Amino acid sequence: MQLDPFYPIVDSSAWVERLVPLGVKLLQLRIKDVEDENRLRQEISAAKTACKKHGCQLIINDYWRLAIDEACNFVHLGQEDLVDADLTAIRRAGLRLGVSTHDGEELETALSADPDYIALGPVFPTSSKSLKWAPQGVEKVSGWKRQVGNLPLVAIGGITLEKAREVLRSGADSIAVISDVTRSRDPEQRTRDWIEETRDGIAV
Ligand code: TZP
Ligand code: MG
Repeated sequence: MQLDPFYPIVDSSAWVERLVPLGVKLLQLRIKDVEDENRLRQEISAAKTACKKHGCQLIINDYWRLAIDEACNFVHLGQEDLVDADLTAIRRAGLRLGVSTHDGEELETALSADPDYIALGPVFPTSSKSLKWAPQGVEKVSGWKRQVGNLPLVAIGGITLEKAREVLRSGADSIAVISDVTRSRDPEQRTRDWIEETRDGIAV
């Protein structure tokens, strides 16, 4: 499986609707502050509709049960989610799976879930998520890629457009981005710039 090199992460369907018409081909819906299940369903459903319309692969973070119910086809889980997630049910429903990792032990756990991609972070300092791990640096991206071989590797954490080329050259297949897009002064333009910069697959 091949992942688009630009992988924005947003926290609402409103963001999805803003960004996918610009040509984003891979996007994660990562909602962390909503508990109401109906709201979550609506958000997932609206994101799915927008992504389908624009040919964008949608990945749902955390809510794998809702993702199955809403007939989505890709989920992203952290290590802590893997403990309770029913991987058999996820696979039976035909969903693909991405898994976060932060260190070697977590990589082992992630690989045992037979994921469709591995995410490694934080590559650089980030203020979008508080993490106990120090920034890993681009060297770690190269090392991780050697270990995962053909499995797609997603780099995440503090990655700006200016650093994208270096991160892809270090072995990442795709770059997941929150703040460089959503906290940009002009998110639409920043998105267009990312698409342009990563269009030719500068991974190698
Ligand atoms: N996981 C590891 S770093 C991170 C997540 C969700 C946050 C990435 O956000 P940003 O703003 O691109 O650094
Ligand atoms: Mg999670």
